[in-house]
Amino acid sequence: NLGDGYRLALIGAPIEVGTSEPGAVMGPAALRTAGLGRALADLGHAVVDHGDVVPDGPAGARGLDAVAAWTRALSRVVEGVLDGGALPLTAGGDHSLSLGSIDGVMRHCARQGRPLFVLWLDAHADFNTPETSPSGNVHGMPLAALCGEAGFPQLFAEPAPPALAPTDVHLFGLRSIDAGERALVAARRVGVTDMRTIDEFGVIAPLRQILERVAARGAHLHVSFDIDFLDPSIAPGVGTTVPGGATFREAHLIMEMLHDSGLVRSLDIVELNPFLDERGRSARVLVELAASLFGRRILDRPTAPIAAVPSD
Ligand code: HAR
Ligand code: MN
Ligand code: MN
Ligand code: MN
Repeated sequence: NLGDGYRLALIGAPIEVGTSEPGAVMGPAALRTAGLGRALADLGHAVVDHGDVVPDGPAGARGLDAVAAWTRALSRVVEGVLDGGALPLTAGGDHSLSLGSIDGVMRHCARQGRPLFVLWLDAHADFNTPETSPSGNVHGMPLAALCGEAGFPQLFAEPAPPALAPTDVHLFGLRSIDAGERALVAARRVGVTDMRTIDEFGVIAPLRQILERVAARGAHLHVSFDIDFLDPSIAPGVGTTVPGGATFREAHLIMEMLHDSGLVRSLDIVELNPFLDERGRSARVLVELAASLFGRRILDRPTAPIAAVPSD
């Protein structure tokens, strides 16, 4: 158990080599400017800002070679933070950074003999391979690479940990998927709560099911939060907006439920593009949501279960 005040490690990952839209390189700076570190420290956590990670070797060009250089560097930092008993919060940067953060988490979990579960809050599935990708953008591929799909060059340092089990990945908020990745997601039995499901059942029932499963297995829960999970009306600062995303209230409730579960052991916040933002709105929304995930609440007690609310 992490106890009350967590040790949080803020890791900047100013990576945009996985996308064709420039600007995500400014994401970590914008999150710091919006007060991410201060908000978490004000909640009583010990926050250490590790600064921005520097890629291993040349990472100038776009594409998989450049991403590999980031992956190796990020993996080392994230694994080191976890080994030191702190919780890594990797702030991006485009979603290809999760290749590195999750590789680091997998190495840490493998050594501890602990199962890993990945909750992927995103409009997209990010399950393309170089072969199925319509764009060639690596930020649309990290889950496929992490789950051991063929067709990728060597991205991870040797020895690579065993691939992530697709059944231990859950896509939450999905509303944009390409034909090739749709077939893969179905064939590999990746967990999915799409926006249709959220429209019908809300966020509580599907998320509770996931959290119960993670708790029952004693798994490490990694949350990868792509800002395009949110509706573009509340978070316009992203290169790949998709209409029909989560409302602030839905996202906020998810963060509160994640906090109350006590299960989250590592987090990515990705795809913030401050160049496309409106006066820092998106960065501020992300700081607010991160604070909720780490314990900011309206009253100083967990929300009462429904049965305990007086009905008349
Ligand atoms: N699926 C599309 C592609 O592969 C768009 C991917 C966009 N990815 C992100 N991350 N913004 O979720 O090109
Ligand atoms: Mn994504
Ligand atoms: Mn380790
Ligand atoms: Mn996305």
